[in-house]
Amino acid sequence: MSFETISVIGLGYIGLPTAAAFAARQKKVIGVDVNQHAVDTINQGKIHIVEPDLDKTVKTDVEAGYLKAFTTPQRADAFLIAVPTPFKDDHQPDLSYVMAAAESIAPLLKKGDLIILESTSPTGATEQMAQRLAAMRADLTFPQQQGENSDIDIAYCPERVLPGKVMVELIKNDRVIGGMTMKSSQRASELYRIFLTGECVITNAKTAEMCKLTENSFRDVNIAFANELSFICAEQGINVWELINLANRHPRVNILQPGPGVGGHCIAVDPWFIVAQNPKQSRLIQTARLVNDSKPIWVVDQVKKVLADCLTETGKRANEIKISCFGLTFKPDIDDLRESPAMQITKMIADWHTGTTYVVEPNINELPNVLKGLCQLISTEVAAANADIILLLVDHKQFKAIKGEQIRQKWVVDTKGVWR
Ligand code: SAJ
Repeated sequence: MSFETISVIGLGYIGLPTAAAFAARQKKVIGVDVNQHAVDTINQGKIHIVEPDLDKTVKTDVEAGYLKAFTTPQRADAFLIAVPTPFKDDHQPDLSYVMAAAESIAPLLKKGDLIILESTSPTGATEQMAQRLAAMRADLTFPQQQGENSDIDIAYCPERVLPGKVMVELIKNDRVIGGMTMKSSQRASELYRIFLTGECVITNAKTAEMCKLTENSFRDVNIAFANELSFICAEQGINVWELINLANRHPRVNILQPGPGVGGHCIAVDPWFIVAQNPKQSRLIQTARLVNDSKPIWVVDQVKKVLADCLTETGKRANEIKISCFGLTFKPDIDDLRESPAMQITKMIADWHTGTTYVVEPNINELPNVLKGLCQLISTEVAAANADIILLLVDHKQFKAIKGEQIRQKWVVDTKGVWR
């Protein structure tokens, strides 16, 4: 059966671009989100998140009548669940949004429907969701009960798009399709082929769940290695950026870059899902998380050392010293401040420093509430001219355009090696 109507539950950073991609292929798409503001914004042909090129696609889709948003689920032939899966205080995955989404569509299901879970999930989550659905709909059969002959097909297909490049990667990246049965995998592949130019690679649900966690954990471990090298090199008086460049000339070495820490809502979260389920076996993954999470405090210590030198050399008092923090976002050239180590560091400095703390962030117009009253948001030029100490936290293109020689300050902490 082909998919006349596709429903996407959760219209955030993944759900909305996915809904828009189906609608752009002239499929009738029903977007569902509990956030009334998001639903109203989308129905006006606008977007409530920042992602290059998404606004144009959503506008065209809504104007053409292919995309419509609702706060409650509607009937469809395929349901994609793309809601958040955060962790709780003890780093245990929180599946409550996934389960609530499943419960909300359960009454609407009919024979032949396909359900795909896209949210990053611990292994077994798809099976758990299927059990919940089966408990609510005894009149239908599910893959765990009837295998290939089930009324409902269910698959886990993780998203793997990079924020900032979502509209390109959504179409081009290969897709891992973990069906609970082969029929579920084949039908899920058929669904994604509506817009996908990359390949659909079929596996089972548990392997697909683990694959997503593995990809982000691999990146976290590699960044932790780079961050650990930055600690070692600081002790040894070696330039870590030069060192990594040199090592990466080896044909089988590819070290990522150190930075102020690991931010965003994926790489700093997903490895904990593996740790939660396999605490004894995941020593490296756990340590990598701790190494990356320790980086912001190390950066603040570096600033404290530099400030001490500055005071000794200039004879000034600490409250006369101006510190400029360059960058607040969690990575370059975006406006996303979620789980940003740069924000964490800036807040720690502003709380402790008795002098002025400036912030330069070309991608925002207003300071976030946590920094209001603590810092001043100023331009790159004013910060570069007036600061005593410069702290580079994000390698935005505007900062990379400044040549190292143009920095007149003697006291610079450069967490991204931009002005090395
Ligand atoms: N970072 C470094 N050094 C590096 C690379 C990144 O410190 O060499 C830092 C960044 O500054 C940032 C954090 O890591 O704070 C994460 O940034 P990122 O660009 O590595 O990743 P995200 O979180 O934007 O997106 C990741 C991607 N995963 C992988 O590349 C394996 C993306 O493909 C996933 O879809 C996304 O997580 C997700 O949603 O899971």
